[in-house]
Amino acid sequence: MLKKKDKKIFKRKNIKLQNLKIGNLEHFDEEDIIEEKRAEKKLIEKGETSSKSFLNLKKGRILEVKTNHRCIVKIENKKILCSLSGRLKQINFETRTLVAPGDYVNVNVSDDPRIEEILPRKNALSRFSISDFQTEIVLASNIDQVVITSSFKEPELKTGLIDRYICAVRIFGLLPVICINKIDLAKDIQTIKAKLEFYTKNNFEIIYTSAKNNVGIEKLRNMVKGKDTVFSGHSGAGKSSLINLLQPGLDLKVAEISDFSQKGIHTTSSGRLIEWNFGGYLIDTPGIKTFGLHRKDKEKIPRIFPGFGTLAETCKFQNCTHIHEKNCSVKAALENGSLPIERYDSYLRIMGSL
Ligand SMILES: Nc1nc2c(ncn2[C@@H]2O[C@H](COP(=O)(O)OP(=O)(O)OP(=O)(O)O)[C@@H](O)[C@H]2O)c(=O)[nH]1
Ligand SMILES: [Mg+2]
Ligand SMILES: [Zn+2]
Repeated sequence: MLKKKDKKIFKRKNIKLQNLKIGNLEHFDEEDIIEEKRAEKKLIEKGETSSKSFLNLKKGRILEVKTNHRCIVKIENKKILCSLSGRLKQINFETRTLVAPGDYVNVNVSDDPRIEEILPRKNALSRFSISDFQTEIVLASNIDQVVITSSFKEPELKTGLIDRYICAVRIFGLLPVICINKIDLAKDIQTIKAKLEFYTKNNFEIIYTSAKNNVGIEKLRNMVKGKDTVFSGHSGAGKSSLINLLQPGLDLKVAEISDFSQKGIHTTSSGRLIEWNFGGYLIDTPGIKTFGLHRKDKEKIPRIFPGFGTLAETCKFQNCTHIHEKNCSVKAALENGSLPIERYDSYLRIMGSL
């Protein structure tokens, strides 16, 4: 065995390998890898390469997370079951949700594919677990938009609920889109539009649909095409009906995905990404109904409540809550009639509930 010092000299002099005994050769290899890593580290510090360039890494996207940190990852149009590298599992000890559907990852593609890196998330939809106090569970990540689905009737359209959803969606850094379904139950579309005038004025995108009469579906499809979308909204609004119209037979596809998982692999509590045949992903998350506002986000509401953003900029106090402060632009708008009282009421109800 060569001593460490000798090995250094040996390396420097670039002595040929054939002069070494097998045992030394093994040792040399190890040392070589360490050297390689050191060189690699220097390159990374200079920002010249990825940290894992010596592995056969391929970028992919997590579609679904199974138990034991096994994930279905889409890599170059194939769905591959991958596990997490040991190093990443250790990190998992501190942060519960290490991988989530939607995450972009670098996978070492081999006989036993392993996720070596998780790329930074653009955004994430999460909820807090009930059993484990204050543990944040990431349901899905890197999402483009949330379609807030509401029915005009059955159940009755409630703008207060839309406001809550908009606030929650914005807190997660996502784009809210409003979809009013069951317009077949209205006498005329003007009645509905009048109810939502405030949102239109404030540049919210609204789509009117009837899953029953196949109205507005093409428009909705164009809106979700090529994007990653979550459909949220209260039970019975018509989310499933709309999704089925957007891609008939998608339910079948859903079943195919679960077939892909072999015996004993169960889906964890987070969601999954389902690819539309016209491009983009539908993000299916079981926790979506419980995704809501958290007390810790209360201070953000005065600036993200629909229509309050620009007004809040001219309030005297930067952290104005628009409740008890003087020289408040929101209250001024309320007094001069440019802000409808029901908007302010909705705001107060949300603030009061947190
Ligand atoms: N009149 C009318 N009924 C509809 C329309 N869309 C859906 N429905 C009906 O509304 C009910 C609920 O629709 P779903 O698609 O199951 O609603 P959902 O939002 O998926 O509900 P959850 O899965 O419980 O969250 C069903 O009985 C549908 O047939 C529509 O455009 N007009
Ligand atoms: Mg449904
Ligand atoms: Zn104010």
